[in-house]
Amino acid sequence: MNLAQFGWNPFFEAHFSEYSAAGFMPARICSEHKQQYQVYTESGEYPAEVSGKMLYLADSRSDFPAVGDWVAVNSPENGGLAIIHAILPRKSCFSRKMASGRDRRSGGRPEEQVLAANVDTVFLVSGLDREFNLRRIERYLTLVYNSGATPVIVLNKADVCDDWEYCVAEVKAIAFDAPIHPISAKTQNGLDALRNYLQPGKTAALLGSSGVGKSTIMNALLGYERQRVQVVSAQVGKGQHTTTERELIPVPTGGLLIDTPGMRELQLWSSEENLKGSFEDIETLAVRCRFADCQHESEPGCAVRAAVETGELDASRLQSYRKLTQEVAYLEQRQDSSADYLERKKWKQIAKWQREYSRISLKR
Ligand SMILES: Nc1nc2c(ncn2[C@@H]2O[C@H](COP(=O)(O)OP(=O)(O)OP(=O)(O)O)[C@@H](O)[C@H]2O)c(=O)[nH]1
Ligand SMILES: [Mg+2]
Ligand SMILES: [Zn+2]
Repeated sequence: MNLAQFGWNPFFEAHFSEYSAAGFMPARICSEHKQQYQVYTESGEYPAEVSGKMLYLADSRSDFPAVGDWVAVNSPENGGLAIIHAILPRKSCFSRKMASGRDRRSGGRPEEQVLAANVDTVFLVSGLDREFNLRRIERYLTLVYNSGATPVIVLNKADVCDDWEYCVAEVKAIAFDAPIHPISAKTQNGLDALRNYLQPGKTAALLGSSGVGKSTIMNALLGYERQRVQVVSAQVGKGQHTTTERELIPVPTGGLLIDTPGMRELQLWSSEENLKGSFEDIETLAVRCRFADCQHESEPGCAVRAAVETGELDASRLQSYRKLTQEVAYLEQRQDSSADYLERKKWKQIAKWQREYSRISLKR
């Protein structure tokens, strides 16, 4: 197997040198089930587990490998188990907040769960059926901008929508500059537009609510029935054959695709800290900028723009970084004001309660 086809590139190569010196080999996580992994390596696919040391040192779920991660493993002997010793820095990563009170590591705090790592393009899938919902698309978009991956909006089930042009126009108004592709996985119309993003070595992930047709799209792109699809008329809640696992799958025509389970609830991680984590390539370069607070716009001695010039960094990476910085600023401002609102509401409630309480005690 050729690692470049699995997305291996100079970024990971550079971070791997210390591990190759120690005799490890690179591997990419293609699936995970309760911390039992499956990895792709140059010499084939193997089951894998994290090393005892890694298990001991991990203090949150985000310290464990996720689907799409590049890791350093020992060479598995005769088809045996590969042991994962380290995770390479992530070029992009989606996470969601999990209220996992029972998890001993979190101590009841909401925890970050990495859903997929090192994704180049996110196909943000919505259905052009009754479920069509602009606000939901907006929330997913924010999640994607936060991840460091590039969003592509996919409006599926165009076959059942009479006025898809109208829907596309509505989405356009909220999409920043994300491309929008109306398709039908059922009739296979418009799929070539998605294949364009699946160049060799590129990773795309299907993201969106349950029932929008992510697994159907995956099957259509693969050309065989790989994923189980929900049975028709999934009335309320989850349909049968809803996807429960994430898996990284090579597409015959090039690229890799990750199907994800539909998310019920979107809880966004939007903090500057997270933003930095998603763009380690840019942050690494920025250390060499002349000014510490360089915005990589027109400042002299900007190492990030220099890297774009030499081709070391994709111009589109810098573009999504800029967009994300704006998005996060916007979102934080919005969260701040809603926190203010809740705080005011709480105090109003307390004041009211106190008035009533004093009335009651006066009566006594
Ligand atoms: N009419 C129409 N139906 C579609 C299309 N694509 C998918 N469906 C149907 O939508 C239902 C849900 O499809 P899935 O592919 O299982 O949806 P999913 O997004 O993978 O759902 P989860 O795995 O639960 O997240 C199935 O009954 C599909 O047959 C389409 O383009 N047109
Ligand atoms: Mg599915
Ligand atoms: Zn700069």
